[in-house]
Amino acid sequence: MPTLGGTLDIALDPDFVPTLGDMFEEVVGPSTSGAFSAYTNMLVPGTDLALVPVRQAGGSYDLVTHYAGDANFDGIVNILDLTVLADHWQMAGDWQAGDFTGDMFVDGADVWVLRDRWLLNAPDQPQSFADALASVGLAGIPEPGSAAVLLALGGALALRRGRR
Ligand SMILES: [Ca+2]
Repeated sequence: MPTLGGTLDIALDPDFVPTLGDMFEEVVGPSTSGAFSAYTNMLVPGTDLALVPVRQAGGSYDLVTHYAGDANFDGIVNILDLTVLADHWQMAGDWQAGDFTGDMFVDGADVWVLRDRWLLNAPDQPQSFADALASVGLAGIPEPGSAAVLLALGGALALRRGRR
């Protein structure tokens, strides 16, 4: 029985745009053991959709199209999803734990995926994202990119110093 491991790299034909509910069965066949430790390219560029790997009992994987940030698969992105994420904050986890980027870890990158779709299909729940973050104890996490920018600046400075 083949043992799975490593990263499942999802490659979508650029001419094909999936729609909500699209399901691709057995992208990895049955009769395998183990599991992937990460996924890449789950988020479909230019859309609010994601291809979410779902492991079936026989060891196969399906890809199911859901909204990015919809941790509980109810078709809306709201406080329930943010609560799931907060409950697994800085912990290992899969989509249903709030990992929307595929690195199997729930952190700030996942928060910003969710924020970009905040209240998708939930117009009757007009809660600001900042208020929602505060309500789940995640107020004040840094905006996306700020840490990476600092690291890049530090790297550039170090490089310049090294060349002298
Ligand atoms: Ca949801």
